[in-house]
Amino acid sequence: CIDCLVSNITVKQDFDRMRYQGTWYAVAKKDPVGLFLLDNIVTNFKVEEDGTMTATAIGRVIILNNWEMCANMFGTFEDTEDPAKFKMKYWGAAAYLQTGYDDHWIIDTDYDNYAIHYSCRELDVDGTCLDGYSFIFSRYPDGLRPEDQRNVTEKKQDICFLGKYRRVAHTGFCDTA
Ligand code: AZE
Repeated sequence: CIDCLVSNITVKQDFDRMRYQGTWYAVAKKDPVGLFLLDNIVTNFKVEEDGTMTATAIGRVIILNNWEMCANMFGTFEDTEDPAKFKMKYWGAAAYLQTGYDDHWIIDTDYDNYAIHYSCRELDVDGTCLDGYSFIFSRYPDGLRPEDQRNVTEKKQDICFLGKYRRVAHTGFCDTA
């Protein structure tokens, strides 16, 4: 995507939600405006018996100016005409966590190693993304395989977020449920 128009961003062809199931570790993220998951972000995707995709996510957050905790989050995904583009309804296990309704696009994945997620929350008047977030997921907590890094960098550029990512640490902070 040369012009950074959200409408020109391409997503994974023939996305297969069955193969996307299971655990994904966030290894990098581009933050949106406002409160967000900080680190130790692990998510688990599942396809329910009726075919609906759902997910759980956990991650460290700081809320109410200085309360550090692990946020237990849930998401359900509404299908759209594109199999790799969903609307995600999400909420926290506790009421003081965040609720929302975000786009959830799978830009690319090989299902076994890496995935690139994208969400634009607010379009600018020119059709570019004014406020969005993105996760780079890996099946392994220690990061991406070297052979996937070039492709992931290319995709970060395609969604116009190159240079805006931060590494996501996995320190074990949220490992005890
Ligand atoms: C995501 C993976 C799929 C399930 C969910 C995700 C997003 C979760 C948040 C959570 C924010 C929580 C905050 C709490 C104070 C995309 C990681 C639910 C955006 C800010």
